[in-house]
Formats: sequence, structure tokens, C-alpha cells
Amino acid sequence: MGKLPSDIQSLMIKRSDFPAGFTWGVATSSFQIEGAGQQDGRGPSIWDTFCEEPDRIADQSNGLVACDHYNRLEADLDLIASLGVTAYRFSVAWSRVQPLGHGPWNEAGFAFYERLLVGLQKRGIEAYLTLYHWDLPQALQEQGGWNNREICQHFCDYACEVVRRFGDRVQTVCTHNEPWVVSILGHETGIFAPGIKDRKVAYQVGHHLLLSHGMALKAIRDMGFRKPLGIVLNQSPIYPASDAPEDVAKARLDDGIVVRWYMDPLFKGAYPADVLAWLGDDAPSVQAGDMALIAQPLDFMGVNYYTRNFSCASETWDAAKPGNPLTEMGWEIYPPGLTELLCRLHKDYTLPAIYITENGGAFKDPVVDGRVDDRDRVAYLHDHIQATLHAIEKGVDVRGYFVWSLMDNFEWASGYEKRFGIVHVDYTTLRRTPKQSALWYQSLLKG
Ligand code: IFM
Repeated sequence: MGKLPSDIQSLMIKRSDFPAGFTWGVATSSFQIEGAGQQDGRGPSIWDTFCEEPDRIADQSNGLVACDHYNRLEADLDLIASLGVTAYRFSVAWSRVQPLGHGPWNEAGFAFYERLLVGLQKRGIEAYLTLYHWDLPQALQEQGGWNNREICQHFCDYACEVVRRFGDRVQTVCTHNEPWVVSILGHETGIFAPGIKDRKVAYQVGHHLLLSHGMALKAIRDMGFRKPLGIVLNQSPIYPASDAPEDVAKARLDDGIVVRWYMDPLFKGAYPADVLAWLGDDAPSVQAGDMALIAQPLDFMGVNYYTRNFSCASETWDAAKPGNPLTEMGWEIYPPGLTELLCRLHKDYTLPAIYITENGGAFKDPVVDGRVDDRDRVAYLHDHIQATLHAIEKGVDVRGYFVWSLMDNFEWASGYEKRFGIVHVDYTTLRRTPKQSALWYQSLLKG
């Protein structure tokens, strides 16, 4: 892969400081990298539809080719192996294996994931499989999508089929990635697929996501599957922009919306009362037994951490910026927030094993003489891995860390304009070039 400059080398972390057996990985998701949008019987997903609508995606792009990972699987697996990671986190595209989201299975789609899992196994890399990373089959959206309660059973059937086929080959199974994003960005602000703007719908969707998670966990366990099952939440600590009581109250409510709205039902079997009161008539309709289903025991929880947030009573998200550097997403770089978040969760909940399932940054990443000298990303990763270690030292049971992302990819509404990869992708030639951060991660992992 090349040589690491000495000043980057000095930003080194000792792998041996982490507990024995700590998982080191890279993460991706199906829609963001696979491409092959119309190949081998894959059905359209809501993101295909969303990309066709004008001005939804910053660069008017789509996921039809993406990184063409579907057709470059073996080379990509070699790339993953060359990093020295112990695990790879990826998602299954529901519409690739079940084009309509219910009914017939697509054997060619399953064959792709079979090749992926066999390839990982051959290379000694553990598979961390996510069932749902936002690419809902479009056919289900036409029946109301996540707002229609019937989807929970469809998701459960899909989850059981994936586990029935691949359970032997995976290390862990995660139901949902970042339900807050699906609920709020997809259905309240509408900036993500399916582009709905309706708060009541958003919270009903959120409830169905959690319910489908609980139903799937129960059904998978009833099948006799005994490997770790979990869910991945995007979380960030939320601070008041000032000591003013209105800001403190707003920060508490925002914490309820982002953190407690998911943590409380999963770990305490109830939605937080303050958020329910704030929602009023927009609160989701919950049937008898739902909350008990949602609160199935978790073997692990994934935390995706990128930044912290500030709340101001008079303004919206990110109103206050304390002057720290920002990534290309405009997200403040604040590594101590990861330690603070983990310690707070550890204090307020009885946590299962924790994995940092995503962490990383988008940076400019120009290619100069065939190299990407992304030392800002190296610093970002270094500081967040240190922050993870600090949380472990404070007693949080963190078992693994995954860089987001293995390679540059389709960054949702930002299209291909934002690059999160430790491997650069040239979207014209689809050539992969490991950035300095990939070399840095590799040398961390090689000890
Ligand atoms: O690219 C996304 C990913 O799909 C989910 N978590 C956040 C990442 C960066 O925005």
C-alpha cells in the first residue's frame, strides 16, 4: 500500500492498549457502494426513486453504479483484508434479495451476499451484517412504507430468511441502522428518502422501526439463533448553547428526541414522557404488547458517533459553534463528545456490549500525484479512537471500532460530493486508491 510519512506515523495508537479480542473494522452500506442497481433482478428501492426526483441529491447523482462494489467484490475483499481489519460491517439490500419486500426471493441477490460472506471467511474477517440501512424496497413504500404497521411482519420475514441462509457465516446481526435518520430525515424534514414532511408520520415510522426490530429479534431467537443480535443508533451529546433556562430545557428535549426516544424503549420499555408530551397528538399509536416486544434483550448496541450538537431555544440544530474545526459536512470535530456520550449512556442505562459501528469524517481529499494526503482524517480517527479508549478506561464495555467508511461512496443527499472513505474512489474510472489514513489504520492494526 505504500509508506507512511513520519509525521503521520507519530500520530500512532497502540493496539495493545485495547482489550484482547477488540474488534477493528471498516463499515459500508449496500446502497452507498454496491451499484448494480438494475442487475441480476434487484428491485428498486426508495433511494432509487428519490434520486430520480429533481434536486433531491446535491450533484443530481444516483446509486446505479456507485462504487460498483457488486462487480468488484473480490478486489474489494482483498482491499479490506490488506488493511488488517478483523471485521467488516456491511448491509444487505432488501430489494436485492426480495425485490418487492415480500413474496419471492431473488436467488441471484442472495448469491452475491453468499460470495461476500465466503470471501470474508476465506480471508479470516468477521462479518457484521446489518439488515436495514435505509434502502427500502420501493414496492413496500407504495403500500405506505414504514408508516404501515404491516411492514413490521415483512421486515421480520426478511430478517429470518437472511439469518436462516447466512446465520452460520456471520459474527453478529444488526436490525436497523440509525432509526432516527429514517424517521426524522426521511419523514419529518424530508431531506432523505422517501422525502415525506409530516411529524406525525415520522414518529409512527420510528415506532414501527423499533417494533420491527423487536419482532425480528424475537423471531430470530425463536429460530434457535444464538449469536449476538443488536441495533445501531446514531447518537450525539447535546449541550445547551448557554446557561439560560430556555436553552437548557431545549437541550433536554433535543436529547429526548435523539437519544432517549430510542434508548428508553429499548432499555426501559417506555417512550420518554417529556417527548410524548411535546408530541401531543403527533405521538405514535402504540398497541398493547408493542413496548415489551421492543425491549427484547440486546446482545450489543452499535453507536455511530460523528459530532456533538448544541441546542438553542431560539434557533435550530447546530446554532452555536464553539470554534472547533468542522468536517466537510459542517460537523464540528469534537472527540471528547464520544467519551462523554458513552459514559453518560453507561450511567443512565444497563448497556450490553458496545461497538462504535461508525466514526469518520468527510474531508476535501485532493489527489496529488496519485496520493491522498488526508492527515486531517488521520487526526480525526486518531483522536476518536483515543476517546474510545478513554471510555473503556472509565468502565464502558466497548468491544470494537469501525471506521466509516472503507471507501468513498454515495453520501445520500450529498451525492458523491462528500468523501468519507479511507480509500479514495475515482468515480470516472472506479479506481481505488488507499489514502494516507488507510496506511495509518493499517499500521495501527499491524501494531
Ligand atoms: O454515510 C452515512 C451512513 O450511511 C450512516 N451514518 C452516517 C454516515 C455519514 O453521514
